[in-house]
Order: sequence, then structure tokens, then C-alpha cells
Amino acid sequence: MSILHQVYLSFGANLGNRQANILQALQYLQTRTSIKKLSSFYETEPVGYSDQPKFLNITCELETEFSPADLLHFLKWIEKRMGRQAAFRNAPRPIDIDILLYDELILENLDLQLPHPRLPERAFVLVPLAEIAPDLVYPGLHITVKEMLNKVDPTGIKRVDRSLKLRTEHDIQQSRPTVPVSLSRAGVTNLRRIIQIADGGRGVLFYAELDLFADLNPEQSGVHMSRFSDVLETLVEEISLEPSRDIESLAERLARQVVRTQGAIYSEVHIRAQSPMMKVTPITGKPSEELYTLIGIAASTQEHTNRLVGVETEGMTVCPCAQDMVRSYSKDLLMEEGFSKGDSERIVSIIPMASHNQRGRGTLLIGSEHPVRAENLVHIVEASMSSETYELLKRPDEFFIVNKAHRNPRFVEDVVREVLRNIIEVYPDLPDEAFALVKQENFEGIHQHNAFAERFGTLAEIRREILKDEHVVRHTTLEEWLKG
Ligand code: PH2
Ligand code: MG
Ligand code: MG
Repeated sequence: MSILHQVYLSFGANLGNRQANILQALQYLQTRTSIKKLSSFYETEPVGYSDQPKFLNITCELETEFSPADLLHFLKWIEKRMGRQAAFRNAPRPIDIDILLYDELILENLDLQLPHPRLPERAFVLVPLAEIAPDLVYPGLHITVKEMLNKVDPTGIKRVDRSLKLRTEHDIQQSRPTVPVSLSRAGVTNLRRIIQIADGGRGVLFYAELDLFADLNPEQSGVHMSRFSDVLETLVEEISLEPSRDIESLAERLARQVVRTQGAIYSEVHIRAQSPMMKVTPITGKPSEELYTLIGIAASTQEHTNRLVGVETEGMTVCPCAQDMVRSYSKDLLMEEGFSKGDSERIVSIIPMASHNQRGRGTLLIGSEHPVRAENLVHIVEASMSSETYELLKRPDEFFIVNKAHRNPRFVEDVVREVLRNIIEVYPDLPDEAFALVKQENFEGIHQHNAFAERFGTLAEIRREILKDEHVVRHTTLEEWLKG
């Protein structure tokens, strides 16, 4: 392993698009080295040969494995690659890259002198350098950059913003749309970020996909797309200081900021994060890490936010219908072999019966002020299928879940109903206004298509059916509940 050297470079450009040239040179530089610090951009009066355009100058600190000679060679390659032609000393150029310092090295070669001999007298280098390394010492002279800067005349050195010439006098997003109709939701989808959520004392990182929406009034042509990312970027910074308690709190923080920054009446944020969970296999007790999808949704108005927490997880189901056919066929076989009807029925009720089985994906969302933990919801969904599944299965574990699933055959509809019943019984304390959405999709083993079932509604609606035997025809939808 080679050691890394600390190097300071100076960039100057006074031909062509100076800003673009410097940025291009920095891009080439990063193909072999690693930039640690970068100064602002400065517009500077030409020094030496003065009958030429103004310069744009910057400095940077970098880490490299290159020797001084190899670094010089590489920088010359960049200059040439960018169209610099050999010319007289101090001639105008699209790009010039000079090595200012290389560690504490002092070198007196014909083609390379270190530290840069004219550094102490050049304000166009010292001003940007003092910005990133004021206390850096000039080898040999034992004097800092700040001290050298105090001895030169910094007039003619002007800090400039990086900019493109833009006409910004009119805000296209604020202009009146051609068709003056309001939009229910406009925004960004599939924004991907690493988010942080508190787990006990520490923040845990998750890969997440986010959708952010705002409503649009008939007078406004578009949302401010970049503000969605701004909101996220700001929050990602805030979160690293103070992680959100849970995924729904994170969705809520975002939804509130979207309302504020978009001037919207209504905003919606959906987050899906991949989350690991430790399970223990049923027989051999081996720990096994499973991935499930953690879901947080929040909808905000100026006054109020509704939040949901949810999970998506996989398990397996065994088809009751196919199993029933196998059972009656088996019974007939036994009777053809001479077993009595009674014995045949007893036998097929004792031994496991074959069927087709499939992986199923279950979704459970709960909306309530009353906190519900996502980890607990994973177990509700898994307990409602024919059997849970595991990433790791030793042979006795495998046998256990195959047997469990075949003793527990369930249609896709049964799974949804089991989840609903479990919610009602496990969370009697959830208020009537709370909301639930339960969805199951089975990747059928005997078809290319999937089987699907879903129920959504308030807990009041679901309780009336399960506990009071009524038929509730109107089911409150997720959208209605979010806006309610
Ligand atoms: N570079 C020179 C000579 N003169 N003047 C300014 N302002 N900026 C430079 O980068 C510069 C210069 C020789 O390389
Ligand atoms: Mg130079
Ligand atoms: Mg040079």
C-alpha cells in the first residue's frame, strides 16, 4: 500500500469558458486523485503579462499516491487534454494547473520547483489558498499562508459566485397553466436516499424510496420540483443530528415541510424502506436475518397531519381447494384397496395431504395517533398466512414449515381476513377512527398470474362486521382517511 501525499494545487483560466474549464479540469483530476478541499472561485487581474483577459483562479487540497514527477506529468496531460497549446511564458490559456506544495517537500528541478517559488508574492493564489489552508506553512520559510497574504496587495482579486447566465425574472412554475384545472397530486416519485431512524439509542441507516406530492391550485402551472429534493436534503442533514423516532415521524416531518415550501394546501409523503429483522428458526433455533419493507405515509395540511405505519412481508400459503381434491381422491384410493369408509376417512384426516403452495406477499398499514410498532405488524402478517418463511432453514425447520402450512391451508382471502381478525383482537385499544389496510398477493404455483385480496376501512367499520356481524358496504379508502 502506498502512502498518500497532501498536495495543494492552483488553477487558473483566462480563455474560453473559464468556469467550465476549471470544473472540467477538476473532473479529470478526480479520475486519479481525491480532492479534499476546494476554494471559492476568484476573478483576478492578470499578473506579469497584463495585456490579456482576466483570470478565474481557485486552489484545492488533494490526496494522491503520485510522486511529484508523476503528478506533474498527469497535470500536464490534463492541460493538454483540454486544448492548451505551447506558447510564451504567461500567455493566455484555457487552463493552467500548478503544484503549490507537496507535503513538506523542497525540490529544485528544472521542470519542477517545490514549494512553488512565486507563491509568496501571488495574491491570486494566496487569497484562495488562505480560504482552505490559512495555517499551512511554507516549507523553508516557516511562514504561514495567512502571514504571506498579509504581505501582498489583494486588490484586483474578487470572489465570484459560480454561475450560469440565467434569465430569472419570471417564475415559470408560478405562471397560469393553459388549462386552469387543479391537480390532486403533483410531485416526485422514486426518490432514493439512505435515511436514518432511531433504534434504541442509535440511528440505523436504511435504503429508502420516497414519493412526495403536493396539490396544485388551478392558477399554478407546476410544483417546484427541486424544492422536493431540497426538503429531503435539508432533512437528511437534520436527521443525521437527530434521527426520527420511526418511519411515520420521518414521513410527517417531510410532509409538513412540503406544505410549507410548496405553499400547498395538501401534501403527501410515502416512504418504503428495506429493513432487516432477526428471526429464529422454529426447530433448530438458528438466528436468521430477514428483510421486510417498512412503510411510512403522512398527509399534511396547514393544520393537521395523518400518519400511517406499515409493513410488507412474505410468507407461504397452501391452497385449501387443491388439498380437498387430493384428500377425497386419497380416500377413494384407500377404499379401492379394501379399507372401510370410516377407516379411509380417519386415515386422510390424520396424514398430511398434498396441495399446491406459493409465496405470498402481505401488506398491512395502520393509521392511528396511537403508536403501533412496525416489527409487531410483521408478526401479525406472518401469523396470518399458512406459514411464515425463513431465509435459513435446516432440514427439521424445513419440515416444520411445510407441515405447518399443509395443516393450515389458506386462500388469499383467508389471509386478509385472518390479519383483520388479529388486528381487532391484538389491538383492542386502537380507536374506532383508526384506519387499516390489509392486502395479500399470492404468486400462484399453478398459474403465471397472481391471486389478490384486499380490505381497507376504519376500525369502526371492520369491528362492526367482525364483532357485531353487520355488513358494512362503504369502506373508507386510504385517500379518504388521509384527507379526513
Ligand atoms: N497565471 C500566470 C501569470 N499571471 N495572473 C492571474 N491573475 N492569474 C493567474 O493564474 C496567472 C496570472 C502564470 O501562470
Ligand atoms: Mg501558473
Ligand atoms: Mg503552469
